Amino acid sequence: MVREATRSPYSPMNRTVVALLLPVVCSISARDAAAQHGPPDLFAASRQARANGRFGMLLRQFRSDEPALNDHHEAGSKPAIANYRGACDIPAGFWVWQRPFWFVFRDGPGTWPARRPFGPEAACGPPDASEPDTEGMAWATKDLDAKDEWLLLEYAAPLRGTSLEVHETHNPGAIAAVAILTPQGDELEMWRNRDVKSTAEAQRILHIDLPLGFEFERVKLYLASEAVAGRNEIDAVGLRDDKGEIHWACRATASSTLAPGPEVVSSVPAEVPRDPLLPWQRLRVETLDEQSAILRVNLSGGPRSIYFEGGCRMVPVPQFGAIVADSLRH
Ligand SMILES: [Ca+2]
Repeated sequence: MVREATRSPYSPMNRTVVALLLPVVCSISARDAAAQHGPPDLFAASRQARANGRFGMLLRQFRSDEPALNDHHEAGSKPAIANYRGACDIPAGFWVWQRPFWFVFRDGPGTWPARRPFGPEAACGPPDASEPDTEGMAWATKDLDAKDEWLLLEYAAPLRGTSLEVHETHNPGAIAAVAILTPQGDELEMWRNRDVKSTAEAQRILHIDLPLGFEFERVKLYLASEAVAGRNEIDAVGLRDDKGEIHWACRATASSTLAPGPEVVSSVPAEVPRDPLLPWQRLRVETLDEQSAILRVNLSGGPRSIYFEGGCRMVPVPQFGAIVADSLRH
């Protein structure tokens, strides 16, 4: 079954981000290393289109004919359009021409993936959510039981995936189908659950064996959220390769999210000045649009999140560890 990856357009944003960088999950060097093994390189066009990591989170890819363009052409950010030379429902994003495909990326120069509680980005990286997930460390849909929910995950490099492990941390059971995106940008269904229903567990790890022989860098999960009452949260999606190694997604987008604000921010994170003499530091933060926001503090025991409601206030932050603050200005 072939579907096309779609996504709602996001609004342009103008916000300042305060941050110390958490370890960067995406690794260009890993992608390059993978590319050196086992020709042919089916994802050569995708890798070249990403231009050494300046573009990421591929939303759409379609074959076209652009005789007037060089092999690589960066056409900038474009709004969503209904049709371009026969390709339909193209989401907003950065257009990159890498012969013979157009690639439309969510992330491009001057943007940075947001880190919001309950955002699809919370499904990136290894599992870190507790049950109940009061800190928003797992992706949650906007509504409890809406139809047509999906989660699109991008990994740091193309893999020969043999199985998935989906960490369902709240109201498990809603995953109805798994698809991969081929090197040509087509969607190919790998697994389907025709009997979606609630399970007796509070949370679970769903293991899904994948047909062998496919190489891919993006996976799309479809949820039948309407068939499993309550919000169906996903904390992480591990992809096991043909060497038995597990990989975690580095970027994600979704049909909807409980998270406030857009999926990307427009500023490169900067360091937060700290007072080395204080065990706690009071950081003046101001949310945009009176929305709630989150501070992520990377402690020795792992990341923790600190919530506060919209407005401007002083927030105590442990002195040790890194701070990542999204949707804030200071
Ligand atoms: Ca549901």
